[in-house]
Amino acid sequence: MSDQLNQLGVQALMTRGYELTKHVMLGRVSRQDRQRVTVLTEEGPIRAVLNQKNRLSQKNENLIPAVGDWVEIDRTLAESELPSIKALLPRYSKLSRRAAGDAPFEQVLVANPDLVFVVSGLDQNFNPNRIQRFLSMAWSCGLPAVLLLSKADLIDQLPEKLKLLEPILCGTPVYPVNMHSASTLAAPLAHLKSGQCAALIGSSGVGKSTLVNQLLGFDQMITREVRAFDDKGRHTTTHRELCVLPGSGGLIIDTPGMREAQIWYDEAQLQVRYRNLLDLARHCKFTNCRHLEEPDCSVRNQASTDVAMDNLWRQYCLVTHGITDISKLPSKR
Ligand SMILES: Nc1nc2c(ncn2[C@@H]2O[C@H](COP(=O)(O)OP(=O)(O)O)[C@@H](O)[C@H]2O)c(=O)[nH]1
Ligand SMILES: [Mg+2]
Ligand SMILES: [Zn+2]
Repeated sequence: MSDQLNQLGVQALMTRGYELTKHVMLGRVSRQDRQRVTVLTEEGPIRAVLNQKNRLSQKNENLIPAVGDWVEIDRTLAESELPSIKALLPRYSKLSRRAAGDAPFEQVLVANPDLVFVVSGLDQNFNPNRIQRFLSMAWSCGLPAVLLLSKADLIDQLPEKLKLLEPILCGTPVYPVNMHSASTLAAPLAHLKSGQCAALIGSSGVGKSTLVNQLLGFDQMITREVRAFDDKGRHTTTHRELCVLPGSGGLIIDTPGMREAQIWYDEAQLQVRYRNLLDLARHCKFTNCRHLEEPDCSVRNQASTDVAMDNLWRQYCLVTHGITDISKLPSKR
């Protein structure tokens, strides 16, 4: 297997039974604009067009290649003289949001992420409720989150701000950083293992693209100065893009700023991430136990002595019961 495919994280596909063959060109989507995608392959980046099936299914987001997807490329040239996507491989994870339409539907933002970096500024952007919503967006898709608090170099009330976050983190690692300083980024980046992929989410202007450029060592993404009283509707980053970090640094996906986290609830992915909790839940007194105030709740009993379970329990309650205010959860037993 080639170094390039390894760097793109092909191991995750192979542990799920995918077999590489010589005749198939495999790649990972780094960018998608309308009918075209950029795919990173062993032979470098390739522009490809969607096939007929993808095009016909414009309404079904699950059939359109998203950034992070693994695809097989058909090298016989199409009319447009670009190779086309032959197959979209099954996703092993996804970060989605709830998109508003006639009926709410799933919009896949990033395919096959292993981790979500929630980015929030410590400057005037700082808002614990919004941070909690972004964290919930990751958890409800069954994904672990790491919180980066940018612009630590610009503020001086750090301990007070960290204290405000304590009740909402539910075990999430948190790092005050300066996106312009590599030394402050080493610790959070250690969460991203070689071949793994992290999605960046957060409001506009918090430093997501600056982070990507800093890690790449050159300016791949456009960044923009934020004027204090004029940050309405300006998104410097307008597309999602997967970037391969140098060395064995993993993959990172930049996304346009989101005004608000729209939460998509992914039952199947929750079953995987919260399996330990759900196993315990089978021993609760009531079969329909919500693990809130019910007596003889195995989940809460375990959580009272086990910090990891306590954190999982808080995350799980927030996303499954739609509790938006974490202080509404029953207190520790
Ligand atoms: N001082 C300082 N400025 C930052 C930091 N992170 C981002 N910036 C600046 O904030 C502005 C917006 O950053 P950008 O990466 O475009 O934000 P994005 O919208 O989240 O991608 C740019 O002018 C960056 O230089 C930081 O940690 N410290
Ligand atoms: Mg940006
Ligand atoms: Zn229970």
